[in-house]
Amino acid sequence: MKPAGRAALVAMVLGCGGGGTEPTDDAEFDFAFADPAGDTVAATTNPNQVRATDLLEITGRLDRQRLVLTLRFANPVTRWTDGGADALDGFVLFDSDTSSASGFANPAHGLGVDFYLDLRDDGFGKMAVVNFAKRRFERAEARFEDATVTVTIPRSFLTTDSDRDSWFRMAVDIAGRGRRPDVDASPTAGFHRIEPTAAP
Ligand SMILES: [Ca+2]
Ligand SMILES: [Ca+2]
Repeated sequence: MKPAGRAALVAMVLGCGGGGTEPTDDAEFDFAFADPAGDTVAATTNPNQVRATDLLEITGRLDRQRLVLTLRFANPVTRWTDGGADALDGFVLFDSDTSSASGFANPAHGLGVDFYLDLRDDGFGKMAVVNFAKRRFERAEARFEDATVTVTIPRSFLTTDSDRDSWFRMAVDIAGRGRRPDVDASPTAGFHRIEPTAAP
């Protein structure tokens, strides 16, 4: 569970009439989650049944300004807008308030998804971060480099009106072009925890 002090801190900020979307703490930390190699499943409905690139690792860093997320694959990845059959497609799901009761339910990962990153690039170095509750999106910078994709998401894109702390639940679903079926999920079941490593 989260520290009890968190609710008080959020209440204090809201009580000040903030109304903005800045995070409420200065936590800075790195995180890393490995994914098994060779665990992609057959992409039977994709063109030519091309398997999606195999996700190997999710690493990142959270600080007050941004969440930097790097997905590392077994092979070089190509952009969705490049049009290849093996182009990167899929989603990164964020449960910002760590509550399955808010956002849209994702039973496979046990998440109530408040925001998601669409891994389809826009052809101009950006990917959309969608705010499910408010039905709107912002564009985050996405850099493709050999077998990695690094996305820089401002923290303000991932905060809700009631939750602006450094605790997130996250899951990644990689698909081949065409999105279905998902062919590599991390974790395979459940979710990753992005949270401060040091005790408060
Ligand atoms: Ca994998
Ligand atoms: Ca939620």
